[in-house]
Amino acid sequence: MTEVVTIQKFDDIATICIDNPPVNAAGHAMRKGVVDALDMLEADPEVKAIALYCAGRTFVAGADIREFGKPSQPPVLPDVCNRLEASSKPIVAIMHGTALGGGLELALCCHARVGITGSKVGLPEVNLGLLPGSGGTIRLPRVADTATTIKMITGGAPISAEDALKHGIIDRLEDGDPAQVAVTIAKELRDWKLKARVTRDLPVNLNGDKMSAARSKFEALGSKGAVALRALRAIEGAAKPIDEGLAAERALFIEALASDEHHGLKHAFFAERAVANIPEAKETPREIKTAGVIGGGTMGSGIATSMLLAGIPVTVIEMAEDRVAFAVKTITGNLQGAVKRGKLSHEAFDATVAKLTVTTDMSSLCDVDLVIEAVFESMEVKHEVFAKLDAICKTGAVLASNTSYLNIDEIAKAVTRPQDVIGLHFFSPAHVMRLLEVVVADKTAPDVVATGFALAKRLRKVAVRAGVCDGFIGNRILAHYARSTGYMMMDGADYEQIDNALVGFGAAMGPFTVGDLSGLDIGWAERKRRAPLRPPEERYIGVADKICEAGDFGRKTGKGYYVYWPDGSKTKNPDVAQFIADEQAEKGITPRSFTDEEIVDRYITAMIVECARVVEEGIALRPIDVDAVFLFGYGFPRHRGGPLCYADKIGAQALVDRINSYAKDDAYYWRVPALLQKMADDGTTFADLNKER
Ligand code: 3H9
Repeated sequence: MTEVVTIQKFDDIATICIDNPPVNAAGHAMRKGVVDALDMLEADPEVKAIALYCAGRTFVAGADIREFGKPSQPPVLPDVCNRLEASSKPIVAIMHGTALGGGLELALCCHARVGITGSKVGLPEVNLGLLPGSGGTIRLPRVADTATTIKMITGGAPISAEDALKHGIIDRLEDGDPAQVAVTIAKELRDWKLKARVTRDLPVNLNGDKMSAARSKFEALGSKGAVALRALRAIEGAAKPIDEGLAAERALFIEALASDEHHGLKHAFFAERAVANIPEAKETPREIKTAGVIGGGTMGSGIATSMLLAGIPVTVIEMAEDRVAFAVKTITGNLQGAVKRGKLSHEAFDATVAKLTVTTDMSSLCDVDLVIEAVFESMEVKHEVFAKLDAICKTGAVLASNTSYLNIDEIAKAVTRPQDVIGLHFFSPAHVMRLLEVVVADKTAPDVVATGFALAKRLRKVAVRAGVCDGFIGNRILAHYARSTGYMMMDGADYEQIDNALVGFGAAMGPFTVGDLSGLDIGWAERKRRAPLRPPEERYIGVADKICEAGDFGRKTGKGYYVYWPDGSKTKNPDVAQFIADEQAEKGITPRSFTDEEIVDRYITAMIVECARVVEEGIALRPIDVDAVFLFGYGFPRHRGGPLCYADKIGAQALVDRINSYAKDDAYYWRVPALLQKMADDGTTFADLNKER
């Protein structure tokens, strides 16, 4: 046995306990420990029945993802599963927390399964670009119906123990401590009060209609359906003799392990968690029992909704009574939407609304623990608000700004307590988007940073630590690469082609569609603000300004780059072609055509360039933090892992070569960042930097 697996005997029954924190992943020590434990218990003539359970917060969370890509050390998980199933003594799995992936596969090889109330079971491998590789696709359809099998394996979402019971995946629900339940249930297994079954011996009856409907659905999705389709092919193997089916599943699993999708999705999985590793991680966060939000516009209302959904009472400050009514309407509408999406129960709705106060009286913020300001983006206005907060708020209250790009050090000058000031940059819609940039100013106290991260956790958001600069991590990078789309459009690429090419790359929407959706007036105001700062060498494209000058701000006015029709369709705005033609004529540009590939390459390279600068300057702690920003705030395709994970795939030298070749058109825009040049010179990667920092 190993230090992570222990056995205990209680007369003629025994328990095997896995204790491999934090999530009991099936790493090598655990796998070996389980096999050793089984060998010992099988050899013990006294033992009649065995219960397998876990210590800590959860049952086995699956294979140890960190071991993927490294040489596998036997016994491999499929062999451990087969070994359990072949045990001459009946074994029951006691599952608490979450039994996921290889964890559920282990349980499916036990001869009975018990779920502790509140637990969940699932096969989430597709979320990592994989498929269950220890018999899950072959054994699940032997206990559950085809629809449930397809849904769990190709969808990846876990189901509750109650549902698992309904679908035959578990045999029993129990309350209590897993260690104690293990002893009682092992006795029941010994006495045949709980029936033991060998999953591989159960008949399988795949429903052909459901399988072919799923196949057609995933085939129609093209490359976006590839991971699910591979998982479905493995399920088809369940109809074969079991060892053939298991071998076919294994082959598909190994194929998936080598796929780009797995590489990107695994990186995204770790990115979500790695960002919590900050210098202030050990600080004790300040307690946030109540919060205030200044400004009840779309952003402020979204932030308030997010807090309310996390159970935090919120006071929203608005300027006038009609604005108060608007904020109340927006926030209750958001909460109703949350009910519809299953994020808030019908029963909890009224109690949640009751936690909302909207008022014009700013002094009502005197007792709140945190205030987030979400007012107009002007330093003057921010100074006014923060000076008032300084006079009103209690000592120790965190004073946050939701500014998208303004200097937090500068904002903090308006108060006598700059240590309490921080940037908490939410992304719209704030109650839906998962990213929260925690912007740390020079004087921000470490426990205030920790408070930002603790708040994000409560709001179920992914917090990323950012330094102060214009636009922080995300908007700064966006401001840079967004220009590449304007340049390509002016040089002859059709903007609808640009949108489509980037959707083909995996973006949820193309950049021009996004601009229309978020409102072209926002970028317009931003360009006007930056105009005095714009270097003369910087190429400027005036098309978006012309659209705005015509009074068209995108979707909200029904017209932007596209015209939005009442039936929900959209077509290109014919005015835009004229604006482009006029500007080309004025600047003497002869339009040329672009391939989709060139569009994607230029766009992504521009993005990577600014990402590298943000890392180089220490605005982001590590490359993986930049990846997290783009995965959780900007819809970067998850299966590509984020811009800097993708950059490693291209390689630093290839990127430098690309930039140098693009520089022939525009030597000011296309400059090689020092960090990237260094990486090209010494052959290192962003992944290496992630390990170093
Ligand atoms: C699989 O099973 C393949 C098989 O079919 C076939 C094999 C042959 N491995 O999320 P948390 C780490 S594929 C290694 O914050 P929570 C995580 O990185 C696997 N490490 O906790 C973090 O580390 P750190 C299928 C793992 O309570 C720490 O544990 N299974 C693994 O919020 C805490 O994680 C899955 O995809 C792992 N499997 O949520 C399940 N899982 O502290 C993936 C977690 O250093 N896991 N870590 O940053 C989860 O969904 C959640 O972790 C879970 C707990 C719900 C279990």
